[in-house]
Amino acid sequence: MKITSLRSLSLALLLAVTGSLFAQPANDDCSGAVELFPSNTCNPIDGDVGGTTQSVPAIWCDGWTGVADDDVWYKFTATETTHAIQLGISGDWDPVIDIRSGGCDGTNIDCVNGTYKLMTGLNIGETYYVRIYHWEATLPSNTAFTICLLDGLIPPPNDDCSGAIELIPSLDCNMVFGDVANATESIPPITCNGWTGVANDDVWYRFTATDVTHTIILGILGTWDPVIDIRSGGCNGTNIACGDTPNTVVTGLTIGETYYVRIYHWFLSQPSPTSFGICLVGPAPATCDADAGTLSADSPVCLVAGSADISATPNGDAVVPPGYETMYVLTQGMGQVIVDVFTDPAFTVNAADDYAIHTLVYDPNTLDLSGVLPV
Ligand SMILES: [Ca+2]
Ligand SMILES: [Ca+2]
Ligand SMILES: [Ca+2]
Ligand SMILES: [Ca+2]
Repeated sequence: MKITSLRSLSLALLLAVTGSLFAQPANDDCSGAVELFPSNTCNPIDGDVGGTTQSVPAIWCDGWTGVADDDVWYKFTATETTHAIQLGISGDWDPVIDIRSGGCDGTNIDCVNGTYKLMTGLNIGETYYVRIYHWEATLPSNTAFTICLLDGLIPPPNDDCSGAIELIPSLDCNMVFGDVANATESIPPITCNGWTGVANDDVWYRFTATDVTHTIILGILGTWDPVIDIRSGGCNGTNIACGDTPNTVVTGLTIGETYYVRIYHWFLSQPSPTSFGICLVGPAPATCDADAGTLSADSPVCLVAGSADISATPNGDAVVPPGYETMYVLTQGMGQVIVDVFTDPAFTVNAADDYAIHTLVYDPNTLDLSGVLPV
């Protein structure tokens, strides 16, 4: 009996030493679960399965049961009905994400054998537990990983017409990246070529016509079955044309008018992938917007016999459309009081002060200086 108790003692000592050598993480057991807080973008925190032991048996997940000999624990309180867990791993890490409810250890309610788990149907205010382990019986070669908790479904910025992204026409297809992930229906679907799909994932674009005809081209992959809904009359507006192929020619447009383009996947299910490209083919808009450009001050000057000549040199980046004219305006003091105008950026002043020379590019037919008051 004495020998038996001595053996137990030496085994316990060995375990204690072994535990300290592997620096067992505090979250090896559910009682030490590290709390995760949700954010819009992934704020990764460091984790490690090195030196851990199994807390509860492995779960059946995605058709397989791995080996939970290295499980570690996290927990979070749902602030939305949907959150996502995202892991950062390297090398041969083969993670299982085991989502549990009902307190420590609890009951498995969801899982994935992968690095990203979208969780839906959560109860706001309820605490959930997340167990992570490497599927294999061996440790991953790099036992470290990162984990973050993401906010719920974040819709794309152009989910609503008010967030429509502008398409700039060009003769080449200048693809803009788009995505319908987490988009929701803005307005009911249209009937296009005799079919009515499901607009549960519509996103919005707009463009100003530079021709009476434009072509909208989508770059799609996989299961994408796009509907292109062209609308006029402002946001949401009225359907004027449509296409159910990735390449749609729109005719009868008015140059200078703004049109809206709604894109959605014809089916109820999400397309895979949810991303796509879109471009608008047509003449590029004329670059005739007036631009005053910039000036560089010439050398500092001193008053000599009560006067000084100050000047600046245009940097050559002004845009003066046909019919427009340029003049230079001299202002004095912090209040920028206009004291002179001239056709060149050169003035004679007769008092020491801070002066600024401004460029004015203007259309002589529309220039209205009535807002400028004498002082
Ligand atoms: Ca464990
Ligand atoms: Ca394992
Ligand atoms: Ca939408
Ligand atoms: Ca759809």
